[in-house]
Amino acid sequence: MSTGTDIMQIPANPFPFTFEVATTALVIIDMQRDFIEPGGFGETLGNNVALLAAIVPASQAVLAAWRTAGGLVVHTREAHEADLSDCPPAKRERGNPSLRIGDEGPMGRILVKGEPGNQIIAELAPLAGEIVIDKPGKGAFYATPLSSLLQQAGIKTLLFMGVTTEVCVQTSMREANDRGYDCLLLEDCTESYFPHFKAAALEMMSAQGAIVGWTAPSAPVLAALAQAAGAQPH
Ligand code: C5J
Repeated sequence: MSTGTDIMQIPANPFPFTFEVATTALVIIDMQRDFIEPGGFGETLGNNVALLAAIVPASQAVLAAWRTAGGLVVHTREAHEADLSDCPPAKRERGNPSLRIGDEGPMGRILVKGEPGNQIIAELAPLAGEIVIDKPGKGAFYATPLSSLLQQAGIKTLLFMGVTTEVCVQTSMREANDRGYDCLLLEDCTESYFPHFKAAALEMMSAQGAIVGWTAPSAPVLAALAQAAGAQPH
C-alpha cells in the first residue's frame, strides 16, 4: 500500500502534471440522476442525456483506484433548498425548460435536495466519510464549505471528473485555479451534451501554458497509482 507521499508525474496537456495522493483530492462534479437520466434537469433543458452515461465506466475505475490509494474524495451535487431560498429567480426563470427548478418531475422535484433525481448515480455513490458538497451554483466553491474543507485536509492539487464539462466542471476548475490549486481534468471522465463544447473547454483550459489547468486521459493516472501501489512493501 502506498503511503500517499509518492511524487507522481503523468503525461498531460500542455505539459506533464505532478501530484501526490496525500495532498490531492478527486473532485467529482454533479454525477447526478438529474443530469444523466431521463426526466431530470438536463432533459428538461432539451438535452440528449444519453451522451453523459458514456463516462461512467472510466469514472468508476478512477474512483475505485483513488479509494484504494487512500485519496480524499469530494462529490458535488447541484442542489437547492426545498423552499428555493438559495435559487436566484434569474436562474429559475431563465429560458423555456419543460420543467423549472423546483417543479415536480418523474424523479421528484427538479434540482431539489433530497429528491431521487438529485442523488448521485448508484455507480458512483459516495461512501460514508467522503465529502459531499451541495452547491446552489455552477461552481463548487460558491456558497459552499469546500474551500475550508480542502484547506483543513492540506490539499494542494485537484483531479476533476464529472458533468458538464463546459458548465459546472469548467466553472469549478476556474474557481479552484483562482484559489491556487493545480487542477487536472480527466478527459474521458467528463462529458457535455455538446461534444464540440467539451473539446473547446478542454482546449481553452490547458492553453496558454495551462492557464486554468491540465487535461489528460485517465489511463496515466491509473498507471501511476498502480505503480505506486506495486512499489510499496506489503
Ligand atoms: C448544468 C452542470 N449544466 N452540472 N450543470 O446546468 O453542469
